[in-house]
Amino acid sequence: MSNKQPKTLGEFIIENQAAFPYSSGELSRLINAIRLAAKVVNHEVNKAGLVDIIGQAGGVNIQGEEQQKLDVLANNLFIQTLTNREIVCGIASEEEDHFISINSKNKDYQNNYVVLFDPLDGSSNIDVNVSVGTIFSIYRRITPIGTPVTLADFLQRGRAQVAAGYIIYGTSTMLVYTTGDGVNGFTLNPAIGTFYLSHPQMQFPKNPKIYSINEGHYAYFPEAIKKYLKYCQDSVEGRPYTARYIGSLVSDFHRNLIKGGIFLYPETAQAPKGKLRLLYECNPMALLAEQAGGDATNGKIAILDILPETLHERTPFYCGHKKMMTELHRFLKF
Ligand code: AHM
Ligand code: MG
Repeated sequence: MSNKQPKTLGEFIIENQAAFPYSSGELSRLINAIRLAAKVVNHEVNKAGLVDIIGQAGGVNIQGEEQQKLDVLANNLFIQTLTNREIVCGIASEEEDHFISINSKNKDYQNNYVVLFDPLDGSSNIDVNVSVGTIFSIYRRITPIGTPVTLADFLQRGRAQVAAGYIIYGTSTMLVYTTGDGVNGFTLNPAIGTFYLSHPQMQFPKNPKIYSINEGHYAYFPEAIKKYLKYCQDSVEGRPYTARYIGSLVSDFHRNLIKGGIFLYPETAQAPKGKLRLLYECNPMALLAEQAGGDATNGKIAILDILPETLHERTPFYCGHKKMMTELHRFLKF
């Protein structure tokens, strides 16, 4: 066994700063702030079973869904950390109706980046001790420096993301992110509060076999998806594939990335645009998937090529291993 100390996230950020095209240290400071907020949220998620903070907070977000207390907590923690450190000019969150413009003291809107995040995705799973996650997406603003951000800064194509990632609060806590130069995964050592590079340059493996979809909605799926599911279950040419569905996007994506699989959340008769949010969930996962050698589409075009129209818009979402995505696209006549 090697005695070599694994690289910490802090060291990795410093080492890779120079490689980033607009390197001014601002993006590095921003990822550092996310790292800090992630550790605090991790602490809160871990103790959820111990103290009486689980359950509904009573509020209802813009999608008409009830918020869990930890959603609110995680949302506030990320907003506070990013605001206090004065490193972004704007924030949009799945839990906030409107974007937040940030004018740091004495800085006159000089910051370059906006951050969009889903502070605690899959939070209906908290009560049953199933992994949840935070998803984040970072863009350079497109409006002039020195002015307040506008909606246009947030409604950029996913292709324009300069960084994206997630934190999975699982059996161990990991931060997985990309700045457009591959995907790297870091595992938290909770004893000392340090993330270590545990999964360098993550790529989908060969021979994928997992499909992840909520088959409870089968009756409402488009015909092409029904046929594709039948195909996954056929016993020919290396099939049937294996079904795995957690109902927590971060966990489902993470497993498929490591083991090889595809995630599907189609439109249904009741939800013609699907369930997942383009800006907070699909774009960041799509960038990670492409960077790891996979693919992500809405069944018609690449997720990263969709021009968003509203902050909270939803989209059908298909994402994962390229081989399985190609098979799926044959059914969707992509
Ligand atoms: P949330 O943002 O309200 O937590 O909802 C998103 C979650 C995803 O993590 C997951 O992929 C999906 O909802 C599961 O939905 P369903 O219960 O319809 O299968
Ligand atoms: Mg979510």
